[in-house]
Amino acid sequence: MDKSKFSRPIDIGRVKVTDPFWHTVQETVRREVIPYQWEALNDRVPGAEPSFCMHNFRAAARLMERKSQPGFTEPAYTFRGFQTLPEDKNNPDPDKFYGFVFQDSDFYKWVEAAAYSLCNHPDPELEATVDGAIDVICAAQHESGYLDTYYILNGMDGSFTNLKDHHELYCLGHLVESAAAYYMATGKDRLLGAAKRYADYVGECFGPEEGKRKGYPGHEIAEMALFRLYEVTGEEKYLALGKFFLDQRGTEPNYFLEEERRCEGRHEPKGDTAPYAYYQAHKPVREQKEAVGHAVRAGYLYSGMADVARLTGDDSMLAACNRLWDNIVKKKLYITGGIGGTAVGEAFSYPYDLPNDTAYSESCAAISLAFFARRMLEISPVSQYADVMELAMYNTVLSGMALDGKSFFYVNPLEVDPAACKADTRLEHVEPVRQKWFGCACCPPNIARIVTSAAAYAFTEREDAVFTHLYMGSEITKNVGGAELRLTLESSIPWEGRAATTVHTDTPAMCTLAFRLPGWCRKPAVTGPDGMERSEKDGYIYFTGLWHDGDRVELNFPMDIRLNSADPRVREDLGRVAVTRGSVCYCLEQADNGENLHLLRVDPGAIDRAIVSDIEICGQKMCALELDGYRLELPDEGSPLYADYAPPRESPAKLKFIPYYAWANRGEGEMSVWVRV
Ligand code: FUB
Ligand code: ZN
Repeated sequence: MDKSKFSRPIDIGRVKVTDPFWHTVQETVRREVIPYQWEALNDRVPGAEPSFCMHNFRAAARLMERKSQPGFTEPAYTFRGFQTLPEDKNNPDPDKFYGFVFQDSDFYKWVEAAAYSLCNHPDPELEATVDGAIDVICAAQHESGYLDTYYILNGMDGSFTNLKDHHELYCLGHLVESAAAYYMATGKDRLLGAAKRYADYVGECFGPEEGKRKGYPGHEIAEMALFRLYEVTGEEKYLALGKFFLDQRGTEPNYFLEEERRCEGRHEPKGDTAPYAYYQAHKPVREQKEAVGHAVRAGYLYSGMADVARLTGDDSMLAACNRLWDNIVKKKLYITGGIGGTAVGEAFSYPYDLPNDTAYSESCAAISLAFFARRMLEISPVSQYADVMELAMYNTVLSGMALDGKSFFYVNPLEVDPAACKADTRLEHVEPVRQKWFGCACCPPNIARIVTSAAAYAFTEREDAVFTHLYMGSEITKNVGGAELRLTLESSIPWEGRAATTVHTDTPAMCTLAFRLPGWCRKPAVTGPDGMERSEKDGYIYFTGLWHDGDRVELNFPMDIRLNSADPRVREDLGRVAVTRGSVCYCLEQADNGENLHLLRVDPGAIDRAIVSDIEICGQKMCALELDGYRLELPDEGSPLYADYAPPRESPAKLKFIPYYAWANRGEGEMSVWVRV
């Protein structure tokens, strides 16, 4: 591994996103989503499913306070299952835990999003709300450092007895991520202190030393979070703990199997049975070749693996990451950048099984793929990683949220017929309209945290280099050898393919600016300042030299309308095309094309006549695509179900496509990404 090639995500405090596209989304999250989610976490959104998230922290804080009183006895562990709901949801017992076992994590994700937002938008009111909530979280922390309200309230003697399903280490991971983000944004370390105390407690309980548990998270994320904690604090013990979890995973004897045998009655299996591919615990991580199991878990695991490969120079770990990456992108990736073909276990399906209507494609899973891609980019700037990251971010991540930020998708299908969703229990996971909130609300705050930190996916840096992976209009400051550079990136992507970076500096500075050549562009044209050394590698163009004030790199990426076909092994897509332009995947909606979208067919011979037009949805301007095609004429109602074959009767039709991320913003209706050709 060539460490000199490594880059790190840019500190978002040094980036001001000016991009018309991303700025709009970030403002929606800042103005609408963050305040709304705080209300949701406090069960104050009328008509939305209650969260009980802050309720649980308050209950745990009260319990911790009572501990100091004479006669206090810790509750003995009572198994309460994976989700606990009050008998009367309007009247929950203030001292009981409710919701999913991982409910705490929703608060941490919200803090993380708030922290990234504060980096660029100081907001004393929001900061005071976060600080007040952090006080509650710290008061809820057990004296040992342990911090998971499910066990604090239901009995600590049960803690760490069901690692497989009960998410205590997952909550640690999200706590650490939020604490690191809040510390970075505000310099305040109270939450970081709580995170370190919990991580330290976990380090006392788990590890290779005799007497310590040999387990690992049932839902990964603690691994990458511990690596972040190591990088924030410089304390090696966190690197060692995260690495222990990775090294231990899937080894024999299988920890989860042993755990199940030890703890009868306390388990409510959520995934499959041994050998636990659902949890990616079926074999040691370095031996894994196929992306399997729960897709979010997998994406978080692979992200942690990529982190440790970078941090420790572990070639065998990197080789495993590369194999898993290849397996995903060649066999298990939706054209919308989503992953997870099956609702059974919210999981990857078998190779090439990418159904459109029963798709799972969870918003969190697309986010986990972006995490993995960004980490692979940090190790080697290869444009393929950024192409996939871009696909996930511009399509499935954004489709998870309504344009007004007021409702969300958990599942992101590529084909929807609302009538079928209501009538067919095989589609019971698919919602044709976004929901205000979910009992299991993992996705909405996850979307908020990736959107608010989007710049850290667009740009990575080394001491003397800045990489532009996504063309997100921004102003970046960068100190190179004492010179303060200001880089302004203007971009019309994703609607037009033009971008330009201009350097502003008082002192000429020696450095490299690298730009991704997007995989979707067939004929990129890039010009840079005279006299600059120019090279091209792995889909990036590099300009190295002495940069002066006003130096400019211009990038022109002609954007064709593309008709994409899938590998014929993807049975569902045979004879169909998906329409893309640049990074955006487009879809048909009933609002523009009437009902029975399956009767429509694109004429590929007419692609030269396709039109890019403007459309406004929910007050947001975007591009639509108009293609020539045909509509199959239906026989009269009551005709025989089967008849002798005859050539289909079709009439010409104009097919109007809108960006996939913007579907379901104009009421309920059919939608389809893949269309007959
Ligand atoms: O288990 C925690 C989160 O809830 C997962 O990441 C999601 O897939 C949902 O199951
Ligand atoms: Zn989710």
